[in-house]
Amino acid sequence: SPIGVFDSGVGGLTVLKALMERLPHESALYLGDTARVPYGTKSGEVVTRYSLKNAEFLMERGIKLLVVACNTASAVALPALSAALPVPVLGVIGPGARAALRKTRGGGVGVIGTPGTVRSGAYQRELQAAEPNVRVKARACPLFVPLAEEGWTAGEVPRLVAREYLTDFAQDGVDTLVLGCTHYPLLKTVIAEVVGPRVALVDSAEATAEAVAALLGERGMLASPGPTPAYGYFVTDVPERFVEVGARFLGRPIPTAEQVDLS
Ligand code: DGN
Repeated sequence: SPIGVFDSGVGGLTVLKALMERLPHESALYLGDTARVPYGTKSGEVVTRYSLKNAEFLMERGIKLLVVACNTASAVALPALSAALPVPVLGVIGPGARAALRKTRGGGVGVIGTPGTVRSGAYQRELQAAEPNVRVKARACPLFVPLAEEGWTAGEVPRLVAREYLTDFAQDGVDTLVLGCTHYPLLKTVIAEVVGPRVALVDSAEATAEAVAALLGERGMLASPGPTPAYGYFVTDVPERFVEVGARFLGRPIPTAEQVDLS
């Protein structure tokens, strides 16, 4: 049976991409809640309600594990999802935080994400629970989301925005920076340029794919190599924009996406 992945929209396709690369034999169903995007600016209560709906939809299609690709949903809805679902549930925040702790040399970790993710304090909590001495500097970088979706990922405009958000990170002793939003891997080059070579970047998508592989392995739930994996895409608004923008996030074409009604 497939892995289920949901996100508020196209962004989670960076997580699906990492999963496809790390686990090439696994099939997956992806749900982008494009009718209700963005989650990043909404309250925890509303994001949790949407997340439970998304999970229910994927459960009905027989998923063996749920990956919450959206950082905002992972930050606020993971306990509710884990309690409600009979399959393992994995978010992006735990894996991202643990990867940052493995990378940091001086114990200064930066976190960037949506206002919802930063306000929830989820990365901060996760980091400090595992390593009480870690210093965390977090900042919301909401303008990165439309830049990534518009394909404005190189040149003067994203560079100026990144400078505005990030120049003081290196000055404040941050040596490791977590890309705590689905969209930020597309801006990796610009972000790396602005923070400089002494700051290591952590891609939550890659860290999550690694955690999924470990969990499936431990529980003997890995798909056996053989038939080509199948991927299915679902959206809650019309599929055109998802298919077009999503191809850039996924790094391969999305043949079709089916519109579904979760209300
Ligand atoms: N998917 C969201 C996240 O990772 O936090 C970003 C998009 C959004 O809902 N604003």
